[in-house]
Amino acid sequence: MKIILLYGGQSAEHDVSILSAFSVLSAVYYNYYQVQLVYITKDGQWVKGPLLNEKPASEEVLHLHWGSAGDTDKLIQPCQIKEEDAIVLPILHGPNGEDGTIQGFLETIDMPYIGAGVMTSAGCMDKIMTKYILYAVDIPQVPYVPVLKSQWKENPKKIFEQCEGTLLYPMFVKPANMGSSVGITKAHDREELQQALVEAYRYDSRVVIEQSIEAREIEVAILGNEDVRTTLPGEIVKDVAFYDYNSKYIDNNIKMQIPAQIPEEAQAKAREYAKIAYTTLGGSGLARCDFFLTNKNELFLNEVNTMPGFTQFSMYPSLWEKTGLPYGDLIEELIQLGLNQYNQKK
Ligand code: ADP
Ligand code: MG
Ligand code: MG
Ligand code: K
Repeated sequence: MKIILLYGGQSAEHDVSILSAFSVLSAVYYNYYQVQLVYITKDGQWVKGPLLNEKPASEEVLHLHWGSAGDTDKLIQPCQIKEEDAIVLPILHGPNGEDGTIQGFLETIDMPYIGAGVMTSAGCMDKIMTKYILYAVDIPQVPYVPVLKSQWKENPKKIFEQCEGTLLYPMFVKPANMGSSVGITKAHDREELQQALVEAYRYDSRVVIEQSIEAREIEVAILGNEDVRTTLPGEIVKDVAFYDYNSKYIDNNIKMQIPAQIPEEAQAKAREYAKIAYTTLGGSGLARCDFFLTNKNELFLNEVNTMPGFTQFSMYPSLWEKTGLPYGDLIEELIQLGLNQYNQKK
């Protein structure tokens, strides 16, 4: 059987996808699978890479077609990835990858794939939509104000007043459809709020402004289709005020504590909320559910990520590793879940 590894992509998280893809390549069971590389350039072209029968010696193999200056004879139409006895692993983060668009395309060409389906991907990518859905099942979330670009353009003063009437500074300003902290700013006053909005609207016309809270960051890994399994929570231990893109991927000043050293009650609550959120959002395959835990042990669900960072050092696979499911076995499980999901729809 073949795994079609789709990586790169048009989103701001292109480079993160390449890191995840390399980890996957290193851990596939090559006695069962061949891996067909398909790279999506930053400008959205699809490039057919080599077919691998064994673990590559270095990350180089993924960078062969880096940028649009790659070999044009290797460019393909997206539907040309279709083949029998293969499953697609879209290891793409952010818009155009994790948001249901690729998933819808794969459904249309009738290819099995790993991970969340169209509705779940879209609902988890859009932070405003996620909040609405989880509100319906009473999952605690921090106070927020959604602001569409059109509303902001029409009457900025009204937006300031609405935010200041509902929230206290500092506030977190986020593009609704993004990840890896791209476009997110912490605003301490009105002037910063204004700049933060301008920044967020660079990425999306839908923006959410949230109450900033002092809290620890707790994450639960989820695996399954109908039968949902969760791990004990892990903690992102920050020595930075804000877990931004640089600290996530560049400075490496983030430590993970697995399991999180938090009260048992908070562990159980986080797992329970994670499971409810996953089920409500219609999850399949995998997701990572992220929480804030205050020093009063209040728990708020922050977001659900349907294609979480997937390098060997990322939280999601590490949580499973600590639960007794090593990286290679995790990929194997995800493949089986993807195939089950596909066969069930037949
Ligand atoms: P992304 O999808 O980009 O990861 P998040 O909503 O998780 O977006 O925000 C990124 C980071 O910003 C979080 O991991 C956290 O460090 C910080 N953050 C986000 N929202 C808040 C908030 N309301 N209060 C405090 N910190 C926050
Ligand atoms: Mg996210
Ligand atoms: Mg996050
Ligand atoms: K998300």
